[in-house]
Amino acid sequence: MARLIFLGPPGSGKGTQAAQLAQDEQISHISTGELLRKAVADKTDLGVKAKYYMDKGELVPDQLVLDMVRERLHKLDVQSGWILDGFPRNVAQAESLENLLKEVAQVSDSVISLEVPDDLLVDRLLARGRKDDNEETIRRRLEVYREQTAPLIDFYRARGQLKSIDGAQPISSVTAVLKQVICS
Ligand code: B4P
Repeated sequence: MARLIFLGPPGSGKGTQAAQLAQDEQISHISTGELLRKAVADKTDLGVKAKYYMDKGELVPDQLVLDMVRERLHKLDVQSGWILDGFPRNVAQAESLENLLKEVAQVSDSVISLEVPDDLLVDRLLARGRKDDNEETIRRRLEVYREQTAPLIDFYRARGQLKSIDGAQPISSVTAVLKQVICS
């Protein structure tokens, strides 16, 4: 059973790799981005609030995201393992996650950091063309990543949990390396 956290800038392949690995390993894929996009599409209270931040490339406020993750981690299907994709995204969220995992009596095994140069990230996101994949929003999302999310690399390295992977290779090559790394 695996319990993994995927870290990486927008476009690094977190969602892509997490979906593949979760399917292959039959564990739950918990993507905060996807959960938020569903809330936006369903026009729930959370979705209406989240949309404002997502459209600008900003992080959705911590408490909203944390409540959503707490609800998800209390569901039964996560008992066989999970990948947290896109959460935590700042140090406050990482600290909250530590408390939440105590609450559900679970621990994370590893934190996978996907590393990709900026110019490749921008090309990939522009090619995908999601609503928040326009040049101005992408630039802001990358800034937010550097300012708020990248410090988590040191946070998890200091805890001995960090495993870095070169995410600039073709999708199937990254998946193959990822599988070797989580088994090692
Ligand atoms: P996310 O949904 O997490 O979006 P993302 O960071 O852009 O990455 P994603 O995982 O979707 O894409 P991937 O790199 O796999 O977040 C969206 C927004 O939600 C955030 O901006 C924020 O507002 C909000 N949010 C989410 N979580 C939050 C949190 N915890 N706290 C606060 N706010 C939060 O793929 C990108 C593209 O690259 C794809 O088209 C893919 O096919 C391609 N690609 C991937 N790997 C490739 C490879 N190896 N080679 C070539 N192309 C590749």
